[in-house]
Amino acid sequence: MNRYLEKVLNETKSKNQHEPDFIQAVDELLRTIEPVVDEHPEFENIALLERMIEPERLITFRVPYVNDEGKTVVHRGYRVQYSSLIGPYKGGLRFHPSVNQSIIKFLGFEQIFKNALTGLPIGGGKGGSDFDPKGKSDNEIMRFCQSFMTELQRHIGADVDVPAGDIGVGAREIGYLFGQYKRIKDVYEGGVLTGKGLSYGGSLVRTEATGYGLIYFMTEMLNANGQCLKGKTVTISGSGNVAIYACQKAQEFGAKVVAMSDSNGCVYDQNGIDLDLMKQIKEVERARISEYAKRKEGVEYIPTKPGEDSPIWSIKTDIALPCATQNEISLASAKKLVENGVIAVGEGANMPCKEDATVYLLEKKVLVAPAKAANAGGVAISAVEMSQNSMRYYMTFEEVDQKLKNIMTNIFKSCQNAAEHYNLGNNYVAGANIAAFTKLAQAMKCQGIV
Ligand code: NDP
Ligand code: 2IT
Repeated sequence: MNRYLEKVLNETKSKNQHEPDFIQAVDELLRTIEPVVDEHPEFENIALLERMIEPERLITFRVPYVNDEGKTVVHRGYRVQYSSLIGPYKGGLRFHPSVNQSIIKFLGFEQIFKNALTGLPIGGGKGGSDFDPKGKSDNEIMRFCQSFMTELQRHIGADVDVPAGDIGVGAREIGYLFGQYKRIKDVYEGGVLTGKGLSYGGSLVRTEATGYGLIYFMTEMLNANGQCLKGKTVTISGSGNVAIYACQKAQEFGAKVVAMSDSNGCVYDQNGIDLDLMKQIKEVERARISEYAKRKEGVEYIPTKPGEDSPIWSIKTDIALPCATQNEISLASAKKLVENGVIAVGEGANMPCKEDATVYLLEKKVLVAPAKAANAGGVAISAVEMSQNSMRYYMTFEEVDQKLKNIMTNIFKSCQNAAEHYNLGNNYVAGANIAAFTKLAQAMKCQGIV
């Protein structure tokens, strides 16, 4: 590794020893941008990498709320305002018991590069809380969101920082957050949050955008390598927002989705997932995926063993789409996928493959669609929602969907061109990092030492 890169990586490790996910995200990026850094010895003198890695600001705050039993519960809230280099801080909020500073920082760091790839004027940020929405009543969710926003409101704004959803934060939560923001600020600032409901400023296609975008990117990648999606078998981990709409578009494009999962287990449906039933169980009833196997004949339910990867990666498939969470594919799971003949992996989740799993998949000539590029459709349509709010205007479903297709095609081309330029073949993981980094480095050089 180039000496400057090695120095920065070592410093990052020693300064952030208790943040393994964050170190992993930085390590992955630094390892792939070496050819660009080699060409620019001037980066070291202006501490370009150090400034990209250190967040502009990290906020943590107390979030107390009263649960239905009348007990007061205290959670920790976070917002990392990572980079405002090319636009207002932009990125989702995650409510999940595993949320900590390491996870928020890894997500915020990745978001800077993802947002740069969209070609739209958005910086990078991320936030959330260790609150677990599972099993909570609507009223508890509302009180928690109101308490969270009571603090967050002083840090955000349509031209400052624009949060959206992520794990555990969907349309219901964004509605409660927006209501509380408006009440405190006494202003109708539509563009302060994205992923809003369609009745009060949301954009058509935002709900579907991440999943659809993943399939648009996958289609481009397969076509560029003499393959297509039609007739392929697909497995999709997760059964939340990203997974459901990836399934919908994959089915529309003629693929057969045979398995989906949640954190407790997976369902294997060799006749193809019945998406209406899945949506009923997951979006309407907010129930466990095991219900799917109870309600449909011939479906196998395989529980996840504690401490192990989901059993979904042992199912034979042509294409695997991890759409649940970080590090869900270990080296062992990557080996099982390869043994079973996988040709492509598309990352709907953020950092779903462990580093050694990605290296192994690439070595075995599996096509990997990296998260920063492949799941950028969500935040891209968030940016399109922001522009509609600024214009006080709504675009049609077809207009937004066409924009999403164009954006995903352009992102794929950027990854492909960067990989080709540095003789990296079809290593789109490196291509995505290089394309995003090159753009950000140029902007950073122009703006002086800030
Ligand atoms: P949802 O909350 O809608 O769904 C999350 C799904 O992943 C659920 O099925 C959940 O299962 C599963 N899951 C979550 N955490 C874990 C875990 N620790 N172990 C196993 N399974 C888990 O979230 P999204 O669909 O919005 O997000 C999924 C992924 O996509 C995340 O990595 C997110 O960062 C990423 N992403 C999301 C975007 C968006 O627009 N929403 C945009 C780009 C990326 P269970 O119900 O059992 O917890
Ligand atoms: O990881 C992501 O890109 C998101 N959760 C979406 C962020 C956004 O601002 O729409």
